[in-house]
Amino acid sequence: MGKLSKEERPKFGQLVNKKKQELEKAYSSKEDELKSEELNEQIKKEKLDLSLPGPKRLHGARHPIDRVINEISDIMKGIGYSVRLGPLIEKDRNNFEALNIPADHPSRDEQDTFYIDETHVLRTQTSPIQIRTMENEKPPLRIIAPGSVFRCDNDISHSPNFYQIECLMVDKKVSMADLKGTISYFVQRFFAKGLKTRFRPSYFPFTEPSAEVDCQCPICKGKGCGMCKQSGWIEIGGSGLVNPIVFEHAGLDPKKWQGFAFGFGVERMAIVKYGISDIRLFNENDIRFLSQFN
Ligand code: 2NM
Repeated sequence: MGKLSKEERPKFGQLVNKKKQELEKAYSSKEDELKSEELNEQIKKEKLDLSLPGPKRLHGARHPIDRVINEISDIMKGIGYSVRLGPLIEKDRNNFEALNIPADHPSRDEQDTFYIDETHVLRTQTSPIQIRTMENEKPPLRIIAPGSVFRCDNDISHSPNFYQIECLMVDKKVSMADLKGTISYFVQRFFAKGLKTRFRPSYFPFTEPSAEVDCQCPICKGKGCGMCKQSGWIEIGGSGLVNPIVFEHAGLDPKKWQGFAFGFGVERMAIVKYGISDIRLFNENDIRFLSQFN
């Protein structure tokens, strides 16, 4: 600039300014171009394909034990029964004496019963619910008592905690014929229509007479299979006419009232109905097992 003449200086200055503006413009447009390329690149990389399937989640379902309790309850509700529940910790009087299970009975041994203190146990059956109902409600009665029970057993085929469901009917003039008709109806509703039931004489302290209940194997319809060990029959529970001694303990006049009762193991009912291979599956909390009961 110093070497230029006075006249040339402003012109040259203008020229330099123009060039400077051009260069700045070129620089910023290149900068914009690079930035937008970078952004496009990033958008391409982070693009979501909404048509891809999402992460797969296995769903659980109502537990088969709970499901079987509901199925049995619904069938019995349909013929006039209602559900009664009771505490898991019971007076030993309700769990044993009132049911005519004497103090020297084998199931009273410490090894079979969890004692809470001298007079309380974890209930070993749901029958104390029936005792409470007979004491607190007026007959006629038609009740069903489902729930958790406890026995001090723990091996390959015995869990210390399992489920039972028991039915009690109290009325005037109740006979074995009523018991057999009710169980036969129940078996056909729960397993399959036409499935036969048979009764084998047995003994329980709380019923007289007593009978074991078998039904034709629902898996093979009585032909013989692995489930029924080729016999065609499956043992599903116990039953009988309420022992007059039990009525007396519960404050009912045995001359006036009769009744029948029966009980099933819920795990056994679920195993037979759904062909479950191993009792341990019920407590493993494996979602692959549970999700099959949707
Ligand atoms: C069973 C088998 C047979 C039963 C009896 C009673 C009561 F309280 F009425 F005496 N409740 N449940 C009974 C009878 C239960 O379960 C295998």
